[in-house]
Amino acid sequence: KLSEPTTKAHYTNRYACLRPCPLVCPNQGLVKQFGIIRRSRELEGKDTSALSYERTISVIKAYPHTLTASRLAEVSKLPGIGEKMLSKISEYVNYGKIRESQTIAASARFNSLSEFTTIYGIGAATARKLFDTFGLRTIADLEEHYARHEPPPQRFSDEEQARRITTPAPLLSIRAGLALREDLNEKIPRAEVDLMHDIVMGELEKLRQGCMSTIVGGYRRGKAESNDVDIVITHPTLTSGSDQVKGLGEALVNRLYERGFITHVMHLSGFHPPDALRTSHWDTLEKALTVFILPPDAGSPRRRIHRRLDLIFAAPEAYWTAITGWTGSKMFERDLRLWAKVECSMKFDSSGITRRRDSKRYFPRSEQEVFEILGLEWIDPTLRNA
Ligand code: DCP
Ligand code: MG
Repeated sequence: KLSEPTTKAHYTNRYACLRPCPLVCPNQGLVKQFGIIRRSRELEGKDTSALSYERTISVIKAYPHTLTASRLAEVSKLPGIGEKMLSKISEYVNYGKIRESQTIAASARFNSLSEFTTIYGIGAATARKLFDTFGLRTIADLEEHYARHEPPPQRFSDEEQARRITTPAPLLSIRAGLALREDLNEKIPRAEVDLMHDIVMGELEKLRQGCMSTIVGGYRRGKAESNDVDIVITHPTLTSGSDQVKGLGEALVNRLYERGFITHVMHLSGFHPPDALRTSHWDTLEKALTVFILPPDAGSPRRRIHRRLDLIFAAPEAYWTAITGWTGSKMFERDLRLWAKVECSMKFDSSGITRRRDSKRYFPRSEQEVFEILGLEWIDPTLRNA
């Protein structure tokens, strides 16, 4: 953990990767109201505006005091808080709510687009098209629409096909995604994340002894409930650049599928998924984004629920950067890459750290070393909720 409590130097820093940030902050109500505006901008394709709300939210989350009128002068000096944001913050401080957030939250369009994008494979642009061009409003409308038009199956270029993990598991179609929507929208409690991890690693052990793994994502940041389970996996003998990492991923996905733990896959390997929600800053690691279900007898809840499971496979030298890169939060990761580029002339992503001047590669042997190489103060994963 950080040895010192959060200081002004921390929360006024313009890089999210230098701002320790708890899961729940003193101004959670404001964060929620801004979150609605941010989401609306994202759904409308106004990405620049969405990002500036995301930055403001992140700065507020790191601010350790409850906002009051007397603090507005200090808040106005926080990084990235311009006049527009400040006026909304003061609206919140004075009235306990923001008018624009209320209007958006009550709008039919916002609610339809939000619902549509809960379905895997439907991003903001597709959601708008379904709303504007096809006049769809509800999930029932979508079901009817996709019963008639299933979009063509994902096509892969030759290069993609060569790199892709091959598996008999079916690709998750939009129709299947619609059918599983209620399951996939249910949050996963920590105990079930642990159980899923145990099962996956138990199966992996039978294929290859001595693998190492870390549960990353929101779970590692301390979230009580997650939307999916993200696991980074390596084995000490894997050689990068060969097909060994891919081979391990393929063997695991296929074993889990054969044994009934994986029902669908959505994306396999290191290239970009089309129209997925997370297309930016995709790393080159081997990945399998899947749908997982617990076996009937695994001490599972009353009802077995389909869960999203992301498996990330790395050679040993990329293990720690993969862990750092997949722990998040998204804002923390965005600024980690920016910090590396602007302040260190290095490139950071989950597959490694490269010095730009001479392309020297670094192979950190712990997460602490990742931070050291980038000249960053250590921040515990539970304080990376920027
Ligand atoms: N990540 C990233 N950039 C991407 C994709 C992922 O930086 N394009 C990182 C940040 C995320 C982490 O990987 O925090 C895991 O992604 P998730 O979408 O699973 O998000 P979380 O695990 O943080 O939350 P949850 O799964 O509960 O929604
Ligand atoms: Mg996650």
